[in-house]
Amino acid sequence: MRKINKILVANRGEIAIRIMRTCREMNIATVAVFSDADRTSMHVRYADEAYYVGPAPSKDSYLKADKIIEVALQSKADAIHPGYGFLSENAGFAKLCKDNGIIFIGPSPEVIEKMGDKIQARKAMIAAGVPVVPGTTEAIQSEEEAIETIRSIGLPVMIKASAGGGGKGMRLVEKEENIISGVRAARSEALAAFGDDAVYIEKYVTSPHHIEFQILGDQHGDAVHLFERECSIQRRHQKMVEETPSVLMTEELRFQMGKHAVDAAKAVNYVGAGTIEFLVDNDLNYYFLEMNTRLQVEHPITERVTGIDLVKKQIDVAEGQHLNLIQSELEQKGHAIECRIYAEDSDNNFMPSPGKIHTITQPLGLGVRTDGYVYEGYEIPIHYDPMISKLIVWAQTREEAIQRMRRALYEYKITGIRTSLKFLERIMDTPDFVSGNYDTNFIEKNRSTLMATDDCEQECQDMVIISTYFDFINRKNKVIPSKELNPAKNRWKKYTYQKNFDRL
Ligand code: MV4
Repeated sequence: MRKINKILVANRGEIAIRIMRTCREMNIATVAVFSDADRTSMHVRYADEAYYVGPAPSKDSYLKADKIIEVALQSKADAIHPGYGFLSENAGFAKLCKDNGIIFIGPSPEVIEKMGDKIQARKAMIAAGVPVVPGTTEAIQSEEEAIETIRSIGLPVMIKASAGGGGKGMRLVEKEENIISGVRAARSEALAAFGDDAVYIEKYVTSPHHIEFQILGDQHGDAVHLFERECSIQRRHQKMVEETPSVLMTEELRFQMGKHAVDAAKAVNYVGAGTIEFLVDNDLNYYFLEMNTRLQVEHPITERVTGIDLVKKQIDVAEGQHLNLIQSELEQKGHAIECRIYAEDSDNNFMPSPGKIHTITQPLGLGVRTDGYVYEGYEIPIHYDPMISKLIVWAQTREEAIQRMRRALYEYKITGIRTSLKFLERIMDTPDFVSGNYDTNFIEKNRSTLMATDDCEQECQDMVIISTYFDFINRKNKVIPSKELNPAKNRWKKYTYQKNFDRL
């Protein structure tokens, strides 16, 4: 047991603020790190202290492991929370924390490394009795071996990079004559992206659902699952909408998959919050796909239906506390949906749309949560993820949750940049979404209706832009320029802020 009194959050944007909010509730002091592009970012203002770590490109700042460790030591942080992305699934960084006496809020370097290697992960899951997609358990050694193996598995297959994940270094092969070119393409993509050309082969699952289970493990060998999240609404491996419970799920299937998710966690002595991703086919066969050893973007829907603060649990178990959760006592109450709001132009091939936020009106009211970080006058940097906010709604039933999401999307107004808000409204209006009859082909299948922008919608949008622009002009003299909001008089710029942090 080691009490955590101060946490360095090695991230930016909405997730950095999300983590610091829980820290504040736990009387834990927070340390922010920021790049040149983030001097005026909200996470810097929210934190008790903030330190500059380098130029705008991630590789020169948020990925600088040595620099971040140096700041943690200097600020006397007990622990580092990596958030998602950046250093969150970097085994070397987790090890570096450990070697410097800093608690890494996440699983051990060994587990991160093992699960990052998809061939090793498959082997570990087979050993734990968790169903995996039929395929190879070793890296493919030659093109001849690939042909032979694929003949025995049967086409179509997926050729996947062992160092990959999330869709990178992946090739679908449907015809025998495309095997060799598929292997070569997957290998060269993997080598370029990960410096490792090991590939393996899986049977292709047609029109699958992407359903993941949230798991939590502690240092005493205990692990539970917090049910599923249906994440099939994706575009180019970018999730757009997630919901829980999944419409596809039966009590029996949930019980079986949940049990396998816990088996997976226990097999690797998992500590912290993690996700077991499954592919589920239309006959409800399910297969382990990947394990994510981090807190995920979509974690709030699980928090909403279970009532559990996942970041608090991460911190508790990182200190060595018991999970204090009993599987049979956990329940999913009601229905939660998350929409991701991206700074991109959905009607123009999803082009990124960085720039200055002129006005923003966020939805509020019963059952609504927004996790974001942008404010009026803020300029979204081009260097990072285009996701600017997550809108999470809860209601007692799925139908009410969809209506509430429609209402919240209607209230959400952002001007100055293009966003995915209108596209999300159209998803909520799509019959296949409303009926729950959708899989990973949803966006492709409904492309024509999702893309259609009728004149009325355009006129309404123009109206909003015109009225909010006048409002902006009206108020802009009262708006304090952001550079004056962040002067040296801010307490963390002058000295290290110390408080009596008695843990609750
Ligand atoms: C698959 C698959 C079908 N069969 N593997 C995409 C991301 C990466 N994590 C794995 N992915 C897939 N692996 C087999 N054997 C289909 C996908 C896939 C997918 C998976 C989840 C959500 C959306 C997807 C979109 C296209 C392909």
